[in-house]
Amino acid sequence: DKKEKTLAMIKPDAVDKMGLILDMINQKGLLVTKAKMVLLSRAEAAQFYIEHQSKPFFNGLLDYVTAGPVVAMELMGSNAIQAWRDLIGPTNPSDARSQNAQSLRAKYGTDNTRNAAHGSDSKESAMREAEFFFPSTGPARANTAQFTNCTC
Ligand code: YYY
Ligand code: MG
Repeated sequence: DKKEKTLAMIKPDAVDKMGLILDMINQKGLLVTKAKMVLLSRAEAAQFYIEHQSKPFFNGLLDYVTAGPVVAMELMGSNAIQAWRDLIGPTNPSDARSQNAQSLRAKYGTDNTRNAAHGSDSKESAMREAEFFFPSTGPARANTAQFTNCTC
């Protein structure tokens, strides 16, 4: 039951549900420790999703996540990685809807690609993905406001 961090990304067609999504995050007991809205370039999206570069859906995925701004958040809480994965639900929104109609993908997802949200799947990916959006060093750091009211 240890405190953990994860990286959440709200994908373009769910950004207008951000208020409702924050309610779900609060309800789950997760804390939003960093947040930013950003329009990813195709190269940035490809870097973020590098593990999927050889998959048949890669180009369609890049089309989707670069179609408008995304909201990236670092979430902290007890078992945050699994807690956020549970909250978003299965990759395919149809599966999500038959499993638990309350998950984020069940409510706001459309199909296997347009599935509303991303969540890190391990500690290693959480660290890499948090560093991608919220670099701890380098020029991007200068533009990043730091949340200080927590021990993270
Ligand atoms: O971790 P998760 O997002 O639930 O699924 P992944 O299997 O890691 O795939 C990442 C991402 O790729 C998924 O959220 C949508 C997209 N995708 C797709 O477009 N088509 C598929 N058949 C599978 C995944
Ligand atoms: Mg994944």
